Amino acid sequence: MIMRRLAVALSLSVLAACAGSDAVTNRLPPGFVSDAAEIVAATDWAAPEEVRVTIAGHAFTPSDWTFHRDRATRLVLVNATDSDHGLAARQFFADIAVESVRGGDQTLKGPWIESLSIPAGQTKELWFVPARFGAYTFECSAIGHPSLGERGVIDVVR
Ligand SMILES: [Cu+2]
Repeated sequence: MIMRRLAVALSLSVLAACAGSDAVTNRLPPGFVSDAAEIVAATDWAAPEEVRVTIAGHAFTPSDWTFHRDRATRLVLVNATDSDHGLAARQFFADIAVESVRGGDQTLKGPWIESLSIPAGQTKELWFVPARFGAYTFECSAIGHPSLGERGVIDVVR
């Protein structure tokens, strides 16, 4: 059973490794928050709580992110490098309601996201509401980057 779970986890991470684009969807992925659209609609987006992260030197800085459940949140990811990076955080993505992904002159509407890209030199913003309490890990979706240190943890608290 553990081996089977490991196999599933490995195949998911291989899929995430090809994330060269943003996968925002309005089709509920298995295990994701099913009422994400209702949560987004019921949220005031005038002044979201902001967490700002820089990607440089094969690290996310900071690498320890804290969000507050049920609060409008704006995660700003600044790619200060000349290569592409991505945010792989499947379990975290499953537990949030996405208002939009903004950046690169476009706004993609949620309410669900499966992968997020941050192209070289660009800034991406994820506007979302954490819908469940939890502790999660995230890493860069570019092959080889997590082992260089591009990883971190997320806590969703009261
Ligand atoms: Cu990376």
